[in-house]
Amino acid sequence: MKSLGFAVALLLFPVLAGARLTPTNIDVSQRSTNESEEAIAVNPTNPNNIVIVTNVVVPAAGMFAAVSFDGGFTWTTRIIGDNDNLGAACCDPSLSFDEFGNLFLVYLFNVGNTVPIALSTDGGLSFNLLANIAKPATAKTQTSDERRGLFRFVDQPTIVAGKGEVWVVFNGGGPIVATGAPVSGLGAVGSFITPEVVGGTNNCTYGDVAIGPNGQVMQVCTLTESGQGGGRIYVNVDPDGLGPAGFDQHSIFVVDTHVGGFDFIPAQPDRSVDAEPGLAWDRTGGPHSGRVYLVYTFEQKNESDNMDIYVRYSDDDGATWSAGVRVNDDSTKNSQFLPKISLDPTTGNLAVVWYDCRNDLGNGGPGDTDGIPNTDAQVWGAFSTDGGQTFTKNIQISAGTSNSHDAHNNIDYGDYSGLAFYGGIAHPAWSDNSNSTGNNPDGTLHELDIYTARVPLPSP
Ligand SMILES: [Ca+2]
Ligand SMILES: [Ca+2]
Ligand SMILES: [Ca+2]
Ligand SMILES: [Ca+2]
Repeated sequence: MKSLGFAVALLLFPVLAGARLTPTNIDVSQRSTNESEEAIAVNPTNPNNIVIVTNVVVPAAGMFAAVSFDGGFTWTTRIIGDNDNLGAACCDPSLSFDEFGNLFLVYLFNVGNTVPIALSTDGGLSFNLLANIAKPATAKTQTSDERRGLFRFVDQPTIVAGKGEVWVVFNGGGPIVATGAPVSGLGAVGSFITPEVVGGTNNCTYGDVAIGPNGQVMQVCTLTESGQGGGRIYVNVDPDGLGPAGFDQHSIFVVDTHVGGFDFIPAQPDRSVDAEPGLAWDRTGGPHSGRVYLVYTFEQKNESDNMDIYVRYSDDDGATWSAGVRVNDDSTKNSQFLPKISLDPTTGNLAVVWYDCRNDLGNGGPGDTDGIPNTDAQVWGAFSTDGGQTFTKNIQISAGTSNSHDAHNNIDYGDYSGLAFYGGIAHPAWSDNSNSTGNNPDGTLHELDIYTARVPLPSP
């Protein structure tokens, strides 16, 4: 009996170990139809206050919003931008809390050539419009509702706040447009500066923006030469933030990703993916203070669908960059895509999450829903505690396996995932139709809900 018990223990151990490593998943949205494209932020003045905003399909105007005051265990949900005080919202939310507890939200209207910026001073319970940023007069104009369209005439807005500044970047119908405003306290936001066209960024998009320790600002975007052929990542820096110097008009080339603006992979057969570059700048005063990190997707051989997640860093405000460090540690040739990076402002440690097809071998196993390899994704993540030089063993975060095409969302999981890392706990937000928690009212229709989990930095 002893030897039998030992054999049973051997059989069970990997299952139990795996179960222990996957954090408890929470279905935040629990609503009919598809939710995708997640923004998530943690309030540094109350880290139990976490806010998520995402795209919805129904109603015809609006976004899904969820607020937690218990660290992400329970959520209060509602629809915003459904012709309320935020107008008729289309999509593409981006969120950022600053050190005063201001929560900034940027998104797109269903119709329009402006990018709205909203502010919440009550932890995401309510928002008010703060500004409407106009695109440059020279850019194209949108005149009709093209809500589900892939190209818009202001597009891909991102907001980031901190260090007494708030900055927004978006594609203004050609070039990247940037603007910022000073912030001096809760609800104390100054006027946004005249929107600036960032030189050398025509047709560069899918960007991000970050604020450095001296108030300098960096934008990143990907210039996609063709749909699937390739994409070149560039950065530009404004050395004095809101000061008189503008963005350096010379873009700095970082890497060719082989990932186009609409690069189709089996796991995103309807929307495709872009390289989804993201920035995080260390302002902690810790050992790597001043280092700025860049996450992106890299396709090993162009059109191989073998996409991997890489991080590079720069210690000289983007002038030069380290070699890329591969974050995903699988040995498959399957796709990893839509990465997000977040820096814990209490430590300077990094978290990265992404969608990951490593377990879809097309063999009907736990990572496969359809018998076809590389079509099904889980969400995985990793941490770095040494300034981006190495990453931890990867952690499976989603308990279930999703198939985006089955959701009939037109845009699969969308263009991006969400992540906020604070106080040693990473809070990812992703689209999931596994119904692994049993809370999806459209589980049998395979529609997407918004999931999150609390993912602690593993103890060394
Ligand atoms: Ca490609
Ligand atoms: Ca891969
Ligand atoms: Ca499959
Ligand atoms: Ca849903």
